[in-house]
Amino acid sequence: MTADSAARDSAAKDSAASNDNAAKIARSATLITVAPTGAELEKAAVPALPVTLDELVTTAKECAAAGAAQIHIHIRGADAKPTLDLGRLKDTVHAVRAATDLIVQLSTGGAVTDPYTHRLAVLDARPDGCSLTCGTVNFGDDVFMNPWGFMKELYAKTQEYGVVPEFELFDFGHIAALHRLLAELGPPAGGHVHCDLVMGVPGGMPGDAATLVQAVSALPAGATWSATGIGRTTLPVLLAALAAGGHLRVGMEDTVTFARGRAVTSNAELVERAAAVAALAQRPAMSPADARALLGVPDHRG
Ligand code: KMH
Ligand code: ZN
Repeated sequence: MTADSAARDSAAKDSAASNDNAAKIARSATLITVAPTGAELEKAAVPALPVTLDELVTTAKECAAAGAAQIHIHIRGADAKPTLDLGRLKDTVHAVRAATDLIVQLSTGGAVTDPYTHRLAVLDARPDGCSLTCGTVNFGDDVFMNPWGFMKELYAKTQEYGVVPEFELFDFGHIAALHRLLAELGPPAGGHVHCDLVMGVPGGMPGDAATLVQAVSALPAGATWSATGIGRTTLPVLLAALAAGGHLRVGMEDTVTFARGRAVTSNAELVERAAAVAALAQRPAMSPADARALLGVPDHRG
């Protein structure tokens, strides 16, 4: 055996060992991502929504204590409206990293009105991870635009910057586009494919157990996945995801109703509920350190 082939052999064994380790972590624990704010709700209508940096950091700390390992962030401006202002994004990444050990994932979806250039520039805030939606979808009365050329450019930038993408899948066509992206551009930063099924959006796939099982069966081999159900599909999707061995995303971006007739009072209570059900399912909430190992996210905290 030459030195080169011995080195390749050893790298392949390391990679196989780390895949085995990731698979073991994924089987024995549940990655909980909290999506606390989103871009659609108005603070005036939902006072518990975290919109300032202070509110976001407080929420992040509470959710980390309740069992979240990752936070999916949309930020707001001084007027509480959605923004992709780069300075604010950088401050946010810095502040959440300083206050918690959560994986900091920035949204590149933004609001339906955000231009592609601003959505690409989100990566310049150098987060740990980012969302990457794999296709256009009707989004209530709006359209959430993710044409192929934009997806490709965004994905190439995640690879260049070493930002770990989470592939957001709102519909079955998005799964086909994900296969195409991986085939054309290769594996993501971190080397592991992790997806998030976003279910129950009016215009996307429905949020029910049968659809979830079908979607999971179409994912790339070896991929891990989370699921979130919008609005009243939150609980059916949460229960189906745990039953099918998946991970969870919860938060006020996706639902502001805790139970019939009872509004969500904080993101932390959604994380607490998810962690309690995950513990019942014998796959308790995953630590941020294990989530980093699973997703291939380096720890950038100083
Ligand atoms: N606000 C939606 C238009 C993402 O964060 O990447 C897009 C969204 C997806 O929330
Ligand atoms: Zn989002």
